Amino acid sequence: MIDTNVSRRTFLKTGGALGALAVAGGGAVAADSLFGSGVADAVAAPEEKVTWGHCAINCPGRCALKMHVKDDEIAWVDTHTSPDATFDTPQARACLRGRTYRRWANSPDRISYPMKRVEGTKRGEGKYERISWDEAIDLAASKLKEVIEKHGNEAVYVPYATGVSATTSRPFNRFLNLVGGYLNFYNSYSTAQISCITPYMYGSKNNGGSSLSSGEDAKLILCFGSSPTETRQGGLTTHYDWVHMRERTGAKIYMIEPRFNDSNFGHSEEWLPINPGTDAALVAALGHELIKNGQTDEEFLHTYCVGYDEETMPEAYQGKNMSYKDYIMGTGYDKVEKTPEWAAPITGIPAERIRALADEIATTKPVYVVQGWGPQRRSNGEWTAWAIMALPCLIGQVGLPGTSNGTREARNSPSLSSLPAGTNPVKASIPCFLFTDAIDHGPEMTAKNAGVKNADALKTGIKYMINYAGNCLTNQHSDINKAHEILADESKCEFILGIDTVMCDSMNYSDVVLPDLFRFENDSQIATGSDWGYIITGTPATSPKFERKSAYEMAAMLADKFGVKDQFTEGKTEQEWIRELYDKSREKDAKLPPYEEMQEMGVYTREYPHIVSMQKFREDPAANALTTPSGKIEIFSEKLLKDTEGWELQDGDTLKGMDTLPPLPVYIPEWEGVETTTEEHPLVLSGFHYRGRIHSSWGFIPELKEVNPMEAWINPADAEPRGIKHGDTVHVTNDRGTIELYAKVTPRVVPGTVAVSQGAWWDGDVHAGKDGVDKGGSINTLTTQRPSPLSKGNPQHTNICEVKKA
Ligand SMILES: Nc1nc2c(c(=O)[nH]1)N[C@H]1C(S)=C(S)[C@@H](COP(=O)(O)OP(=O)(O)OC[C@H]3O[C@@H](n4cnc5c(=O)[nH]c(N)nc54)[C@H](O)[C@@H]3O)O[C@H]1N2
Ligand SMILES: Nc1nc2c(c(=O)[nH]1)N[C@H]1C(S)=C(S)[C@@H](COP(=O)(O)OP(=O)(O)OC[C@H]3O[C@@H](n4cnc5c(=O)[nH]c(N)nc54)[C@H](O)[C@@H]3O)O[C@H]1N2
Ligand code: SF4
Ligand SMILES: [Mo]
Repeated sequence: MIDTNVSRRTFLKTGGALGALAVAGGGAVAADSLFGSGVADAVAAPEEKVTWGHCAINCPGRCALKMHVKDDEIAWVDTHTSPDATFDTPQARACLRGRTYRRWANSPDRISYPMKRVEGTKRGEGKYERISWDEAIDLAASKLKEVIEKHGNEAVYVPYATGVSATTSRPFNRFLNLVGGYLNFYNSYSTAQISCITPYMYGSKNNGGSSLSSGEDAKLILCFGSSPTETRQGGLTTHYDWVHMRERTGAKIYMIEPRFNDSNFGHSEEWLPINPGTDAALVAALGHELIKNGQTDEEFLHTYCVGYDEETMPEAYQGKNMSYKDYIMGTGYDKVEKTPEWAAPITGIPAERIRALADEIATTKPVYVVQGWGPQRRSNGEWTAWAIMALPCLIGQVGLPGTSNGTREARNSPSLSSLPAGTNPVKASIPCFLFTDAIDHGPEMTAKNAGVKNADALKTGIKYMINYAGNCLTNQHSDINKAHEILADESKCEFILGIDTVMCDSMNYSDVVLPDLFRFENDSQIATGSDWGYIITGTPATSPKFERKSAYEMAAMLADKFGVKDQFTEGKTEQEWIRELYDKSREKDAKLPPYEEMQEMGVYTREYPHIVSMQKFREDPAANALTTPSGKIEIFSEKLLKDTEGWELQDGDTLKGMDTLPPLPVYIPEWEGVETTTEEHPLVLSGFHYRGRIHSSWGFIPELKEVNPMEAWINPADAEPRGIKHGDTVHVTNDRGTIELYAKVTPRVVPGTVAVSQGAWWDGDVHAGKDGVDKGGSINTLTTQRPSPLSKGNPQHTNICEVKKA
């Protein structure tokens, strides 16, 4: 373990900081003045204070922010930089977005006062008037009491929301648990499908991938649907690991993706373009070639796996042609042989290319297989993710140096305790993606039709929500026009309390709005990392401006109205909690320095050794059995069949002719995918996470919008017949609505697919519904609220559309 903190600490203590900061500041001014902000004058004067803080948005970076403060205002934003940084001692440097925080924090659009919806206006119209804190808290608390009395605590809900990460970022859950609780959710919008399927295959423990640094020992790297350069930005996160690994590995890297993503650039990687939603078909065809040519690792498959062939099938399923080999060779299920010729039209990859890749896979070792979360955020995502994980098993490339188990790469982080949420007296839980269903028709939702857990069915619909730091009511949820209809109806959800820093679209559905502080305007602590782990300890950059308060204070005020303030605070301020929680963590991790030192250094970094996934299992599968029912890798899962017995399925949830969900990693054509486009909507529409924003965060900052415009990536083969030229304004349409954005005519996307980044701010007319045009270009105007069949997750990359010149 390398401790890089000493030199930096010494550096700060010796007061060398200011000289160096002037240099760093100069850099920041130059970048800022590109936008013509006129900030240079403010920066030229010496600052009065430098504080540490962290980015708290849902981006793995959670990078360091070094705030230069003058006259109690942030004069400029710097980050974790020091002259002694080297390629081997990286720093938690903020990306362009993080470095624009001053613009967000001081934006005229920032929420400054409590507000309530203007009487007589509908939710979604966005008309608000200023009220006092007293009135705001009174309203929110009295409505909560009313709903709990009328409908019970199961009618209260805290929707999925990712705008704030810190050790004390869940105060509202803690408060609600003190007043009877709330309806739980499970899943995330990030990983619903892969998180659900991985335990079926690898068990629920020790099932993670290898660290990216393990790719240094590989000879061949297959990366399915991941772009660390775009989705893992920041100086000390997976993008750093990716660049580092690429410099060191001798491996050939394949990027298997519908888009030539930014991680390909300037590197030795080769793009293997694939149609979205079809990775499982590619894996089946690769498997076909490996089996046909006797190149599978039979010893591995027979020792470590269940369900590969007849011999390894669970007893109850033997003699039924239900193995993965039967599926691949055409002796079971759909009885279609999964030859490269079969896969070619589905995947868009020529048969001879599939054969060549199979040969390369068979003859090169070690092979490192990794996937991002794009392939799983789809209608068939559980099976796509499963198939990608099955590939390394077919060739025995699991648990050895230079391999991974086909899941996402591992990340390291020091461990910090969080503000205890207490115990929720309500046990029922819904998939987070189905909250609009729970508002609309909660009591119709059951375990068998909607994945309700810890109850057979919901007793009530959702009647009260606290939406804290999230844009998932509309913008980041699916089918914005449908979400609007459900949320605007006050007879369904009776009250929505919204807490944010700006009026994102979801906030326009609030009945009462509360103005929050950023984490860098608070004391705050966060732990994160990848190959390196780090902790950032922040203090407030400025005093609270206008009438903004911390979420902790807001929750305490609500608790007061219910007579549980003392139980909520336990007599502590947020700062005192952070400190106490840190001290607790330190008891378990003796290497952590005292809190004062952490505050002073701002960023504490730690390097971790490479992780090779499932190494112990490989070494001794009996002593280190997996937590699957068989203790082995399950390529066929009897448990999945049992867990889903009697589930109500919809058309397209499973293979044609099957009445259960597939218990193995087959290719299921997507409901709205390459094989199911229509005459009206002949193109596939696939989303991705954009470098210009984190989801919708920063989506309103003009300078960032200008350098990261909203574009529909379209192949020249699809653009030309439609008379569309690069830069044209186009309308992308399907049954759920229309979005307006620029055309990016480029061979960087496969023909037949249009790619649109997710997270743009919806900008339409609430009264126009799906006949209106969303000029913001938010892809969720076009996505469906139908969940994926097994995890009930958000299949937001699965869509079809037509594109026309506007
Ligand atoms: N800049 C930026 N960084 C982010 C975020 C952001 O919004 N912006 N969001 C953060 C969050 S919360 C998360 S969960 C992660 C998300 O991280 P990911 O889920 O990994 O990101 P995506 O962009 O959705 O998907 C990764 C890639 O998969 C590709 N892809 C889509 N469908 C398929 C498919 O069927 N097969 C294959 N092979 N590839 C496919 C997409 O084109 C995309 O380039 O990123 C985090 N980082
Ligand atoms: N079509 C499509 N939709 C998707 C995805 C996709 O791939 N495709 N990805 C999904 C994924 S992976 C995720 S994680 C979700 C993310 O969805 P959200 O969790 O809604 O993420 P953001 O859009 O970043 O919204 C975060 C909100 O927090 C606010 N915020 C920031 N800082 C603070 C603060 O200090 N205090 C308070 N109170 N608020 C703050 C921001 O202003 C913003 O409104 O989106 C999902 N939606
Ligand atoms: S958006 Fe991500 S990469 Fe950028 S500063 Fe924040 S945490 Fe770091
Ligand atoms: Mo996410």
